Amino acid sequence: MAGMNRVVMHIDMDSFFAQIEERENPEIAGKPVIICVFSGRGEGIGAVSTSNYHARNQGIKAGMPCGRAKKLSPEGIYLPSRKDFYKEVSDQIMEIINRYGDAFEQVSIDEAYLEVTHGGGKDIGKAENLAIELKEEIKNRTSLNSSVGIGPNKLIAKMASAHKKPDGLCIVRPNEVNDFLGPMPVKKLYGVGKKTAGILQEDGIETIRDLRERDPLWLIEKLGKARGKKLFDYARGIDPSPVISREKEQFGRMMSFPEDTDDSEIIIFHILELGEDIISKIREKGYQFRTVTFTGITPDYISHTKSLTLDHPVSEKIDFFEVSEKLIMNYLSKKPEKLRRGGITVSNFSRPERQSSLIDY
Ligand code: DCP
Ligand code: CA
Repeated sequence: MAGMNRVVMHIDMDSFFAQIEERENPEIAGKPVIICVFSGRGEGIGAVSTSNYHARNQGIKAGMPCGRAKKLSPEGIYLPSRKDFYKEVSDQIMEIINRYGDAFEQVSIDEAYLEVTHGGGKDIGKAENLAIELKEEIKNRTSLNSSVGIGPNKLIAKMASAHKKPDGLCIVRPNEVNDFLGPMPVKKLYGVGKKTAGILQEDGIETIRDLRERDPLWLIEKLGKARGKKLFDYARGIDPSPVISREKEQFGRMMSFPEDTDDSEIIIFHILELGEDIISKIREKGYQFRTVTFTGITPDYISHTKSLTLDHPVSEKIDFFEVSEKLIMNYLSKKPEKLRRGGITVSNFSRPERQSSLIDY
């Protein structure tokens, strides 16, 4: 692949959780919308997860205590985060995105990279049409806006998607990379956090262009070898990292029950059926597992999970069935409420040592 021109796309949903809530509650459109996560320690002690652009214009930022947000925007609409619901929307979006590239790498609940080098025919014009189509399909099927960046690598694609938010499409051709990066404040460079930005600014580095003019040895001395080298490359728009689909660290399946139910027999029946499939996959891979997690989701999308970890790794269906049944009974005795959806996840994998069987003797 050396020397080949790549075309990489980065897709990032706009104010994701807030946009979903706006879609679900049309009457709040046009108002500041703030999504809060409550710690569970005390009522009302929460932090801002995200907010829509109206709220951001009032100075509200992710991570801020909700109390402070309320002072900045007393008229704002404050909603509790419904992570499992957002995850479902995310799964739907990722499935759409996945079909548009040669390789697909999801990096967070609302962001993914696509390698479109072949699909786009190494041609940025074709990639642009692909991005327009992709944005439209997401919009038509979910009513949500996304922003897309296209560039010769992941670094540039990621910075491009942020550049024209919201509902943006930003294309940076290889010969435009230096002009695209140059005037940006150094803190906007991927990999430069607050601390690094502070160190650089102390030495008069304000823009990415300023950073580019520094000697690599100076950067290594200031930031350490790994980071110094990386930022030397990033400042020049160099990033050879491939788009790769991640290895799964857990296998899980979710389903909607035929109707909302708190009947343990029905729930166990469906979950064990889901489990059949998971266990076959795990056995195919030659894995053993120690942990099983049950997730129950109520009709209003509140989710609870319960896990059980065994002392020894196992791989038999019967072990899985036993653990799952125990988990579900236990769950329902603590939370006797109807469930709309349920899921089961198996994790904590190991590979067994080759065991001598009787046949070896
Ligand atoms: N998120 C969170 N806490 C954070 C950051 C993010 O809970 N500190 C959640 C809420 C976001 C989602 O992850 O909606 C995606 O994060 P982004 O950083 O992509 O932020 P947004 O999608 O909300 O906004 P933007 O339009 O800037 O991408
Ligand atoms: Ca986003």
